[in-house]
Amino acid sequence: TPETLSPQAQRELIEELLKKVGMNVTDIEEDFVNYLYNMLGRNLASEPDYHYKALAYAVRDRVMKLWKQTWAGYHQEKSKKAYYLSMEFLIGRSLSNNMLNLGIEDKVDLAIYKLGLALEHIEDAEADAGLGNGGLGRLAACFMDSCATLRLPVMGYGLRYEYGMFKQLIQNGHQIEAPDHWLGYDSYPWEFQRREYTRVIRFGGVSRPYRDHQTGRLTVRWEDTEEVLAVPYDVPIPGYKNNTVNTLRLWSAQATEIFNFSEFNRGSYFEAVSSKAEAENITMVLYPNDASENGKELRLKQQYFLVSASLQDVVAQWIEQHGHNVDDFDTHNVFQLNDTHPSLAVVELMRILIDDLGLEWDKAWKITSNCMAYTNHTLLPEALERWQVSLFQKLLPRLLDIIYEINTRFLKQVAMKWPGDNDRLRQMSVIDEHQNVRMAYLAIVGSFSVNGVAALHSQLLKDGLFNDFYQLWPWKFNNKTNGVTQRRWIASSNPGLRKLLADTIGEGWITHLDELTAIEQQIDNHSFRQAWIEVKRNNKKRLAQLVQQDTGVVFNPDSMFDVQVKRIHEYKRQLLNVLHVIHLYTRIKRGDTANWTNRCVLIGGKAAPGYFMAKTIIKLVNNVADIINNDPEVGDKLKLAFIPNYRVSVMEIIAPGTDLSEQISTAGKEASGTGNMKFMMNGAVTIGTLDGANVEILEAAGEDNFFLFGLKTDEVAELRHQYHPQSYIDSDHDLQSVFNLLESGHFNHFEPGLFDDLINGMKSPGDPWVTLADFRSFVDAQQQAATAFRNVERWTSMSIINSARSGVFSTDRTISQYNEEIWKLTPVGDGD
Ligand code: B1N
Repeated sequence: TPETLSPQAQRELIEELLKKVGMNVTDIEEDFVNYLYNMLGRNLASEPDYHYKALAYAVRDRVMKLWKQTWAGYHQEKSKKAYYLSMEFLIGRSLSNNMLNLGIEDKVDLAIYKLGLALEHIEDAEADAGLGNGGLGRLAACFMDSCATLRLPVMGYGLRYEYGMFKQLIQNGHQIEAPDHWLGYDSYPWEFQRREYTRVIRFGGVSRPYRDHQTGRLTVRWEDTEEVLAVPYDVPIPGYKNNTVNTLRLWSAQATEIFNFSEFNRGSYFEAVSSKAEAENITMVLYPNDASENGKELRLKQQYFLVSASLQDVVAQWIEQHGHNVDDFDTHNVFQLNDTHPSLAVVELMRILIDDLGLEWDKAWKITSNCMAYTNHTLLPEALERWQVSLFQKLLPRLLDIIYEINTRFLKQVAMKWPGDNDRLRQMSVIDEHQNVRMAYLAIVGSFSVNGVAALHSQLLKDGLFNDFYQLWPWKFNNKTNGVTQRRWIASSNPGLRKLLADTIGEGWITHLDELTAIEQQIDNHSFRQAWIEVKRNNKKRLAQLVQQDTGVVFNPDSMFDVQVKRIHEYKRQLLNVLHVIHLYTRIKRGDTANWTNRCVLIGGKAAPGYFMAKTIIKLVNNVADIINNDPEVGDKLKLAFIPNYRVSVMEIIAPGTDLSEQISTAGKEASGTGNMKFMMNGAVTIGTLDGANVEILEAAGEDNFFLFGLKTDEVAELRHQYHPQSYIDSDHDLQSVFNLLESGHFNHFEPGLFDDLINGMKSPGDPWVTLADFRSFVDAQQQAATAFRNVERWTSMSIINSARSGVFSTDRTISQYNEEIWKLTPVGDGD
C-alpha cells in the first residue's frame, strides 16, 4: 500500500499509475510550480497561503479561454440578457468550487499530491469573499452558479467592498468585531480589473431646466456635480462542466483626477486629498445590517453608485451593438432587483433615457417598466427602506425630479381606479407623509414583476404589505421559492455523500437534483443504510474537530448534533433554542434522565454591531454554555457551543455534520430561509415552525420526516392582540423552572442584571416574537426528535428521505422559473 512507502516512492508510484491510465497532470503541476517559484518567489516549503495563490492562478488560467468564448457568444447572438443587481454577493471561497465546475478536481488533487502537498490544506488557506450579510447575499451567489450552469446569459452586478462582513471574535462571551480585509496583502486571484469600462458617477449639484434652441424642447441638465469613478473588477463564474463562464462585475470607487485637480488649483491641498478619500469611501465597507435599514447617507451613495455604474454599462453595450435606437431595449434586457437596495435602477434608467438619449417620458417609461423586475426578501417593517426627500435633494436632485414625476403619474392612475378614495392615495404614494421615499413602492411601480421568495411569503405580500398594489396590478405578483446550489452545498462540501451517491445513482443529480429521489429505493438496502450512517458519522467527526478547535468544547459524535446557525435576530428566536437548552439542563439536574438522548447543541451567527439585543443573546449563549459544559453531572448528556465567526466556509463543514436543523422563527417573519435547504440536502431533519420555505420543506419531506411545532402565521397575528406571557410561565412547570434559573442569576453570577432586557422582553405582552407562546410546543417537538434519534433505523430513514426529497430546493429549479416566467432568455451554446 502507498502508505508504507516513502513520500518520494509514493510520488513515483502515482506517476506510474497515472501514466497507465493515460492521465496527464503535468500541465497543472508545471503551471502551479511555475507560479509558485517564478511569480510568487516561493517554494514547496512555503506557507499554504502561497500554495493557494499559485494553484488559484493555475486553475484560473483554465477559465480564461472559456470566459472569452462565452462573452463573445453572448454578443454575437445579440441575445436577450438578464442582469442581477445586488448590493451583496456572498461568494465564500472559489478554488474548490471552480475546480469542481471545470471538472479538474481529481487531476489537481493528484498533481498536488505528487508534489507532497495536501489539497485540503491549500483550500483552507483561501479567505472567504464575505461580500454579504447572510441569506440575501448567499442567494445571489448560488443564483450566479445556476445561471452559468443553465447557460443563461446573465451578468451579476455588485460592489467590490474593500472590507466585507466583519470578522467576529468572542471575548469573555461577547461579540467583538474586527475588520475583514479579505483582499489580502496583494490581490484577489479571481478578479480582473477592467479599467476600459470605467464609468463616471455623479452626486450633488443642481438640476436646471433648459430650452433647447434648435428643437424648442424643454430639457433638464444635472449640473455642478461631484464625480466619482466606478472601476469594474470582473470575477469569472464557471458553469458546471458546460464550457460556459459568466461574469460577476463588481464596481470599485475611485476619485477622478479632474475632481482633485480643480481642488488643488483652488489651492486647497487638504480638501483635495480628503475629498479623494471621501470618494473612495463609497465602496470601502459593507453595511453589516441584515434585514434592517440604517438610513445612512453613505449607504444611499453606495446604492446609487451600483445602479448608475451598472445601467451606464448596459446602455453603453447597447449603443455599441445597436446604435442609439433603444426601441427594442426592453425586449433585449431585463434587470432583476435583489430587494429594494438597487431600486433606484428604475429612476436611473429613466434619467439616462430622457436626459442622455433624449426620449420622451412615455416612451422611456414603457421601456423602463418593461425591463425591471423586483424581488422582495422581507416583511419586517424595520427593513423596509425609506429615504428622506431632503437627502435626495442634496445627493441626487435630478433623480428626485424623476421620482416626483413617477409618483404624480402613478397617483393619477390610482385615482382613476378608485375615484375619490383619498386614503388609498395617501397609503400608496411613493412619497409618504413624512417626506420619505418608499423604495418598495417605487420598485413595484417601476417593475413588470414583483416576487417573494417562498410560497407563504409571496402570499403574505399579496394579502398584507402590498395588498393595494396587488389589487391594482394582480398580474405583476408571483412567487419564486429560493434554492441553493447543490454543486457547492453537496458535491463540494460533502465529498463522502457525493461518493456514496455516485456509487449508488451516478452523478446526474449534480445538474438535476430531482434525481436524488432514486435513493429512496435504497431505503431498505442494508449496506446503503450502513454507508449512509458512516458518511454522517465522518462528517460529524469533522464538525466536532472544528468545534473543539474554535471553542474548546468537545462534541461526542454519538450524540445528536442539534444546530442553529444564521444571523442573530430576535425573530429567528435563538432565545427559544436557549430556553430549551436550559430546560434540558434543569432535567439533568433533577435527575429526570430516563431514556435520555445525548445532545450537542451548536449555535452560531453574527449580530449587527449596533443591535444590542442580538449581542446580548450571544453573551447568554456563551454564559449558559460555560455552566453546562463545566458541570460534571451533565457530562455527555448535553453540550452547548457558540461557534465564532460563522460564514460560508464554516457552513460547508456544519451542514454535512448536522442531525437536527433548527428553523424556529416566529411564523410569518422569515421570508424563506436557505440554510434550512442546505441542511435538508445533507440529510438533516428539520425542527421548525410553519414559516418561509419550511412550509415547502415539510410538504416535500412529509410530516413524518419533519418536527413541526408552534403557532401559525394567523395565530401569531391573532394572539398579539391579547398576549399574556406570564400565563405561560404560570401554567407550565418546565417554563417556570427555566425562568427561575434565569432570573436567579445562575448564568450571570458575576454580571448582575446582564440578561434583564432579554428576560423582560420575553415576559412583555408586547413581545413581537411571542417566544413563550411556542415554548411548550417546541419542547414537545424536541422530545419527539430525541426519541426518534434513539431509534437508529427510524432516524436513518428520515435522514435519507429528507435528502432524497430535497431536489426542488436547487437554485437550478429557482432560476429555471425566473427564466421561464420573468426573464425569458434562451440558453447560449450547446455546452460542448
Ligand atoms: O433573504 C433571504 C431569505 O431566505 C431570508 O428569509 C431573508 O431574511 C433574507 C437588508 C436584507 N431579507 N432581507 C435581507 C439583507 C441586507 C440588508 O441590508 C435586508 N435579507 C433577507 C434570501 O431570500
